[in-house]
Amino acid sequence: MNFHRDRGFAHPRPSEITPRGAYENRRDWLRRVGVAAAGTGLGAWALREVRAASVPAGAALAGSRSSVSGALTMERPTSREDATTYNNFYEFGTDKADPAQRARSLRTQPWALSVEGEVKRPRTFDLDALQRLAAIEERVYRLRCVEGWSMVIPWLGWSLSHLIKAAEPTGNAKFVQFVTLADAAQMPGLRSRVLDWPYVEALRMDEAMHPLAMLVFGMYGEVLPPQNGAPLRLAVPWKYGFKSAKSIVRIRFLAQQPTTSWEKAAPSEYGFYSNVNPHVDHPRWSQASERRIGEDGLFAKKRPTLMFNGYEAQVGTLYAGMDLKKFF
Ligand SMILES: Nc1nc2c(c(=O)[nH]1)N[C@H]1C(S)=C(S)[C@@H](COP(=O)(O)O)O[C@H]1N2
Ligand SMILES: [Mo]
Repeated sequence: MNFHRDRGFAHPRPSEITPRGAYENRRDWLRRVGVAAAGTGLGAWALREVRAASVPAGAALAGSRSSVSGALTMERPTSREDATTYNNFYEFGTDKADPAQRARSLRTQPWALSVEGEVKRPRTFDLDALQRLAAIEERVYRLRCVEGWSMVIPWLGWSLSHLIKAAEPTGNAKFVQFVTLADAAQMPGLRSRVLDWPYVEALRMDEAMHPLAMLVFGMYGEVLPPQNGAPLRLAVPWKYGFKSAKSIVRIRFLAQQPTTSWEKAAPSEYGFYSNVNPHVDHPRWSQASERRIGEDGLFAKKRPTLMFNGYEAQVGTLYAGMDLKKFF
């Protein structure tokens, strides 16, 4: 494990245990979601949460314990207020304040997730069936946006690998694609041609299987707010935020590397990999440092951006031998 103690306040200190207290605890969440769950199909989730809470973070992931628990950050989470009012969700507009305003009416029930392509078990999940696949865990991850700001968010969900294993990919499956809902009736941002809708993202199979890659259903002890990608989104903490697609309706297993929405929009600016890397600048700005949301006072210092967003010990081997400037 890597404790960058010598570099002062600007560095995270990964720890085996994620402290809570800076935000509401599990019991608050259980009381509210657990009670509200009656009749909405969320009961199973609440039950599993109790089980997950009684084992150390990461223990639910047989064989991958060290790669998850060693990565959880002890940095203080960004305030829930900031994390739910400063958002990128272009389907609802390009202003940071747009999603919180305009995503309110997003219908997340019922929701269907189609799992398809190069799999032996193509299937459509409703939310309840999907959440039953594994025990919900809380994990505090850093989130680094390609624009140069960052947050620390306590997510609720489980490793994407659980879903991948359930789908039983064929030997041809080399990439996993994530497709966001594109419903013009609910998403006013679709009128803009800023991106080619639907929003599509993708990971290489080994990246998607990495235990840190998380399928998320909640944050701050509650179900995901619409503006943060309800009812399910990705959290891929070692990559720039845009890789973590929101409000996913389709997961496709592919033999060939697909083009993502951001690659299509600006191929010289946004690569397929988009791993957080302080040594590979965006063509229009440096990626060496970042502004932590909530620390933007007059005397706030920028923080140095960390290789793979601080998760190098866990994910570095995925890219062994690759030229990270070429495969940016
Ligand atoms: N469908 C969709 N997913 C998306 C985006 C988007 O515009 N549409 N924006 C991405 C970007 S750029 C970031 S930084 C994160 C922001 O997640 P947050 O609002 O929960 O912090 O979501 C990502 N996922
Ligand atoms: Mo972003």
